[in-house]
Amino acid sequence: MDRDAILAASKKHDIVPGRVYKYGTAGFRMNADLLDGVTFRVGLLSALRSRKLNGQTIGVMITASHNPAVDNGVKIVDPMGDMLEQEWEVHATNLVNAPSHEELVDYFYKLADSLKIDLTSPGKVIAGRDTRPSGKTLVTALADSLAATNTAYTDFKILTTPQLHYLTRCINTAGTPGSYGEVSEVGYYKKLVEAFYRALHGRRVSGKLNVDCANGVGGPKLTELLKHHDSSKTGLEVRVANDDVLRPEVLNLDCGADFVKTRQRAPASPKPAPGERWCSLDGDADRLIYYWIDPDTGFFMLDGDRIATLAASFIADLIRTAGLEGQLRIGLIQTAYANGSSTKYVEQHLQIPVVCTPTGVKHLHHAACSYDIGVYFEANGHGTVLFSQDALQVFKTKEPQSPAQKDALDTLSALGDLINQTVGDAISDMLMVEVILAHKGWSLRDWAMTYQDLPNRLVRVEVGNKDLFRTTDAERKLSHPEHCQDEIDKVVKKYTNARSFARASGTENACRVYAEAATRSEADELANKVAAIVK
Ligand code: NG1
Ligand code: ZN
Repeated sequence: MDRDAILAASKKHDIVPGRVYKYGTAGFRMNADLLDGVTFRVGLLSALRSRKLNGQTIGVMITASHNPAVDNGVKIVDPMGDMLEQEWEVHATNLVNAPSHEELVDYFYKLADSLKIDLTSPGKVIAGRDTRPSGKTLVTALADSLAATNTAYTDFKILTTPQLHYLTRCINTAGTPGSYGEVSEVGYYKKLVEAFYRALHGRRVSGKLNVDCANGVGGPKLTELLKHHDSSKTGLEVRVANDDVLRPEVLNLDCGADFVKTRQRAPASPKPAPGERWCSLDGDADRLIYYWIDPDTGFFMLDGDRIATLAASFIADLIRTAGLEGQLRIGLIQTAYANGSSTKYVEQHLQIPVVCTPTGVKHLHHAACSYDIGVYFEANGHGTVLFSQDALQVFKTKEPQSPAQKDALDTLSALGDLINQTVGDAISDMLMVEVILAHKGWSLRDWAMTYQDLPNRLVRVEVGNKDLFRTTDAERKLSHPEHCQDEIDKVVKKYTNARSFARASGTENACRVYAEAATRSEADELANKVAAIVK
């Protein structure tokens, strides 16, 4: 590796001075104009990361998910398709904040030295990006840093975030017993569609599914997947809506999973007709929200909590039928934003343990790994179901004692292939939901009847310095500022079935207050009172 080459390349990709950059839950994310130097430096870190991990391939995804079209972001994917290890987030932050090109290169070598990285060994990085036009230039910055560090590099061009995670894992497991799949986009579609057929096990999906793709990368990719799907075999008919990726300004505009979840209403266009089945993906296709317009009661949403409870109840039933109860441990992971009714339903009705972690899927993913079957979803629709190697092995090798057991084992095994094991994947999760509804013979209304959400309110509070707000107990309590939590407790006590908490956002310069209570007006009132305490 040549110091001068790295320095010369860096000089083509300035960092915008006077800002502090932080590798957060979504990597670096901001206005795309600020990201050229940041992306170059993330390239340097991925070059180090690959060499630290014996030349395994590292993924770099360029996306700003549900953010407006003018934003972009860059994040690193570890070899098995999970998010960058937390300790390295600090290295990423330090590298990106180096005040000059010289200091950057100094820090790069210092880091390599302290982490005992052999810079003469080979490194490999792959990249993907969403449909944002700025992604194209940012990929150039990434390519430049990989060339300057002699790192092998493949650009997979436009992908959904979960596809890049899939490819990263496929490359690193190719030719091993844990091989995750064919290293190509087509391999991804074939794996999902084949697993979808197997998981349905002869059942048929009823009713057309309308998919709002947020005018993002999910649109063309879903269309691609459908080319590999024979609807005469499954009954699934999909209408792909909001798939205009040629006009960048419409990305995530009044549509998509984030819009539907936060505004609690259907996309402005196309307007869902009463009774139609709908779901929405977000801008990089890792979040999923279902909904329909009830002819009598109006809009009804099935969010991440609902998807989690649906998956947990179905899989727990299959485990029982397969005669594996007691042998495999199943758990459900949520954050404090999960509706209290969903937690109660899972613990009391499904009798499945619930764990609460801080916000951000990396925390949920990590907690889910300690179960044989770990179901995790954020309320916003981002999540997946993880199966341990033991569980996958048992599904394949257990000798069924009855046709019902065989059906359950085959279905479980197929779910292991259908559900993306690396990260939450809206397209994979959507096929999972369709499988479950087909098995249960349920409409969206049947699904919605399982429990009733507590009315809730989420408010964003502008504060002077959000860093003063520190939490404990998986973000459900404030430890600082002192006495703040006492005041919140006092207010909450005045309401029945109520819960409220405040925390600093990890992605915006503000605090968030969440409140739920027995009635709509009480939830609103409580949220406002807690917001006043925090302000
Ligand atoms: P912050 O801004 O830390 O609340 C938001 C979402 C998270 C997660 C992250 C990362 C809420 C309340 N928070 O985090 O669930 O998706 O963005 O993208 O939805
Ligand atoms: Zn996303």
